[in-house]
Amino acid sequence: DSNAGEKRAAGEAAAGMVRDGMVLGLGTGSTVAWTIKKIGEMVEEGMEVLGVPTSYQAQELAIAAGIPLTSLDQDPVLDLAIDGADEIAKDLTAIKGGGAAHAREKVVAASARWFVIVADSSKYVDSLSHPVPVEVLPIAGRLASRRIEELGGSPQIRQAKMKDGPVITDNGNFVIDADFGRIEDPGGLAARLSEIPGVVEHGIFENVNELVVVIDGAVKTFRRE
Ligand code: DER
Repeated sequence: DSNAGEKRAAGEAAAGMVRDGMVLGLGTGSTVAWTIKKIGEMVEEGMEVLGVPTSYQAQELAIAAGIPLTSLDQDPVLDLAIDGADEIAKDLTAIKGGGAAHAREKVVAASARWFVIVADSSKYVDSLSHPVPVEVLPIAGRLASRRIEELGGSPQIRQAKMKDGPVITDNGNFVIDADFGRIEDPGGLAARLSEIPGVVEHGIFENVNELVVVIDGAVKTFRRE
């Protein structure tokens, strides 16, 4: 489908931002998978980089691509983190977590000097309205659901497809998909969600520096003013 072509074009374009010697944050999902693959080809041609994966999926892809791995303990400050998104608005506020990896993704993104999102055109919107993934301690599932309802959201504990019962994140937690409809004040909602006891991390990302997105078949980049 056209999205696959756009995902590949955006993902590979972002790989062009990688320079020899960089320590990278490697994101999760099918769009940034193209970035990881492209970086692997650059490594094969002699480029020297290190990567911190944001999930088991990213780790497996990076290993298969031949990208040497490191950790935030060994390399606490990254040069560049590249990741996908479920939705990103024109002001570069994003919703992430479709892959249930947003807790580690946010830590890696916050550890990087420059944070880039790669997306196909379907993700690029005027204002955010995608359900917000919220990673919660299993014990907090009901409490967080109630608090999300009090905030005007409609919570659903994310059920697994290839496993009975709920999705379990790489950190051993549940994910609640909180549908708030159109989100007028992402910053305010982010603060409210962070205050809920048992919430490990929500998927509202406000620190994106640059977006690489395909629009009408062309790769465009937007930087946060
Ligand atoms: O889970 C995430 O945040 C991923 O980046 C995800 O939202 C994007 O996945 P996709 O590139 O496969 O659409």
